[in-house]
Amino acid sequence: MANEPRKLRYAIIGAGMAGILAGIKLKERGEAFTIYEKAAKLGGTWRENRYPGLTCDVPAHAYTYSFEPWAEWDAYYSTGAQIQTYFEHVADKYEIMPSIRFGHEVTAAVFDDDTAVWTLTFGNGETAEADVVIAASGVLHHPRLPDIAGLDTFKGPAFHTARWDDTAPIAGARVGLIGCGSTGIQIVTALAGKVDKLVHFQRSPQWVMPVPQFPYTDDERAAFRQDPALIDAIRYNEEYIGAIKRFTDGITDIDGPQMKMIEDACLQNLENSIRDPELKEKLRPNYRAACKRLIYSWNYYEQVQDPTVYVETGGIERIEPAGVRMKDGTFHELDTLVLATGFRADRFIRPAVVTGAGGVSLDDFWAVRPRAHYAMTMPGFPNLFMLNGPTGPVGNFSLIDIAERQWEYIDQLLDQLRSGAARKVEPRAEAFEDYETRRIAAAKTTIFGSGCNSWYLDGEGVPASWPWSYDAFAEAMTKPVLSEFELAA
Ligand code: NA7
Repeated sequence: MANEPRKLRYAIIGAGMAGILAGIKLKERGEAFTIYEKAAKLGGTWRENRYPGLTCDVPAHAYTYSFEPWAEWDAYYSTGAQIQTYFEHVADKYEIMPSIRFGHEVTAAVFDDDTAVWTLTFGNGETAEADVVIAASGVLHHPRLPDIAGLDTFKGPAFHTARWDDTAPIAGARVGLIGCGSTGIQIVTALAGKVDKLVHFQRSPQWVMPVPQFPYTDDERAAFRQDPALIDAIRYNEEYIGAIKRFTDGITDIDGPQMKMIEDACLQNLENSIRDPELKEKLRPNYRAACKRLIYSWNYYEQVQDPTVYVETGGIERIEPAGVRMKDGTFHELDTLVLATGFRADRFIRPAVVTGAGGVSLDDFWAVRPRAHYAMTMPGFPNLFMLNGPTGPVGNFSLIDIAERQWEYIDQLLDQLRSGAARKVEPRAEAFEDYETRRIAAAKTTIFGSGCNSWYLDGEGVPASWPWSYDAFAEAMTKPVLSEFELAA
């Protein structure tokens, strides 16, 4: 009944960074929650990706929860393996582990309009009820395999980077690598010099921003432990924060001075680093900087010049049992084929079948594109909240920071349910459509919409992102505008 404070039951989907965050925040409030995780381990992205060279392109001390800085990072940019260790440490420290049900993949979620209860069904046949569902199911977790003829005929190991095959021949072997996103580039940095030959199949060259990388010493880690202000000085370093703001200003003002600075820095990096003029031209990007995710790397240009690396820019004709045949007839004989071809970025909580009020289906609601009010809530899907849902800020900054800010916003909507002011909360359809219309119009003018192909684009070619500045996002997250919501008794 409305007006009576209620104790809610929360179901969190996914035990990655965002799901652990939601668990910690709910636990702090003494709330009853369960985290359902499809796998046998927490960590999300950092559990699934184990490829050589995996690092996060956000500095380590900025890629932690704001309330849980960590002194133990090995280097300024950390490895994926160490980030996984961080999340395991946090889940232990905040005693989240007992609340995680591993091996529980949500296959369906159905909302009952009369009772305002969500029923979740899991792959193992079990079901569970919840008053509130927090979808923290991640963004890039459905590997996209390339549509290349003959892929299944390759006789050696061929696998996607998020399904790394530890048994595949790599050291001293002939390795083919398809894809030049952040993943492919990082793999080049790790395999150069360790293989007999690495053929990097490059469809589009990359813009590469030079960044510093350095290890932290034992003394530095000891100092971080003693004085967390030293960590804050890195995390909130003016230069770093300023760079994020300049980056988002550049995204939205594509002919402005910030984007020019980014382009100039990357081009100078190319000029100064690549010695062979032919290779330099192969690596020269032919679209706007930051249109695809900008590569931050301290060693790609060095490693790609290793004699074991060959950058193949011709078109792939087909894959044959012994290797890759190019359109000009050239054949690359290979032992192992690595597919760094990215992810289906339009899936989110799917393939779970989600049914909202009155039988509305999420697939129908997302028929044109995945969309949500300020990337978190959807009309017709009461009491369902997404962390890092569709059209949120993407770019080279921390998704942890984004999730924390989104949580502040969501938590205030949850207060409406907890207090009994409402039994159901969802955005008003008109408020959402107005927001989405403005978002799409602005998104088309961002750098992501400047003419390249990337996972930032939705099926209609519109950037699926927050199209305004980082400051505007931070401001919007401080408080939901309650008049934009249906608060039903
Ligand atoms: P991305 O950034 O989606 O990159 C995928 C790469 O694969 C990209 O270079 C594509 O070329 C290439 N690709 C895809 N299909 C093909 C085919 N058929 N032939 C040749 N090349 C192909 O994925 P990542 O895993 O690198 O990174 C994803 C995000 O994870 C990253 O942005 C960070 O946020 C972390 P294209 O550019 O389309 O020409």
